[in-house]
Amino acid sequence: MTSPIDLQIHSAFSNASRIVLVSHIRPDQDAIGSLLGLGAALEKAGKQVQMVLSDSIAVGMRFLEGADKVKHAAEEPFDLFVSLDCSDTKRLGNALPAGAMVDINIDHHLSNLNFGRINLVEPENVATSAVIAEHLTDWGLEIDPSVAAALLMGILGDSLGFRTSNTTAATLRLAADLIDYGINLSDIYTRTLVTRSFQAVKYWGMGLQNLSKKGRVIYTSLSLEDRKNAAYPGNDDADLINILSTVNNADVAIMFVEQGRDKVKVSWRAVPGIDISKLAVSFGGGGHPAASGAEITGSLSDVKEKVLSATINYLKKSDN
Ligand SMILES: [Mn+2]
Repeated sequence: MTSPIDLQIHSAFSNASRIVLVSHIRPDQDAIGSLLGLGAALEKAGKQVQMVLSDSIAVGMRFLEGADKVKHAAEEPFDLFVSLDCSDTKRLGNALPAGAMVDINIDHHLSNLNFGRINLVEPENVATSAVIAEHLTDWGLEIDPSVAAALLMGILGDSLGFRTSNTTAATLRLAADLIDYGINLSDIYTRTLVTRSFQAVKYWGMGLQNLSKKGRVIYTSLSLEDRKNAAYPGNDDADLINILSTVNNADVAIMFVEQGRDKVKVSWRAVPGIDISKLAVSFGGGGHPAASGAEITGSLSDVKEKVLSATINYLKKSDN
């Protein structure tokens, strides 16, 4: 049965002809998959669509149809502004024009602030791409091979290849339905989760060299100098955090990535049973119980010290 929110989204899409879709800074597979997937479906319905990301799409994800159309800023005029996979408007970076309101907010972060006029937030869902895949037909839109490929990439990305604890039988059935559009699972899986650049692996090496452990917390950092020495083009951690989270006998992994003068991106991963998102929120960030992040002002060494002690205290408190 179509829910009241689906009806609202259906009529918002029907009444709009120029639609802006945006997703978050340092876009991951789910950000890009939901943007390109919903974008392709709306274009197929005859809408004029602007797909906007503050940062560039990583080279490995540019094989998807529509990736070359993504812009860095929305242009006026538009009738509808849609945010995808963002827990708050800060995560949109420069993609939200000054003074613009978010009409529709589609997401799966528990920490979502419901900042849209219409909010479709499903915290239990594995990916925003999965939320879109499940609701798309209720919005009067159609799935075709390019929509299916993009959404499948998003689901693969956020579920780390169907292995996060929120991956369910329904996730796999949904993915199977998308594969039925003629999508090559092995190809998307390899491009999305397996293949890496030489620079990314070299950059990992710099982070791994400084890997440290304090109690049940493991952590490391990547400085601007590491990035330069590895010639790594991104401003992220090249997914090194997901390698840290494979280390046994640790409850929490933390990754610190220097972003420029006095700004550090912090990512946390926690084992099931520990909700790290509240800690990220206390630092002005957000995310999921098992995977969260924040951007914190301060030098790399100051932020490291502050976050490390806060994390250790947080774990002590949640033990009680
Ligand atoms: Mn997501």
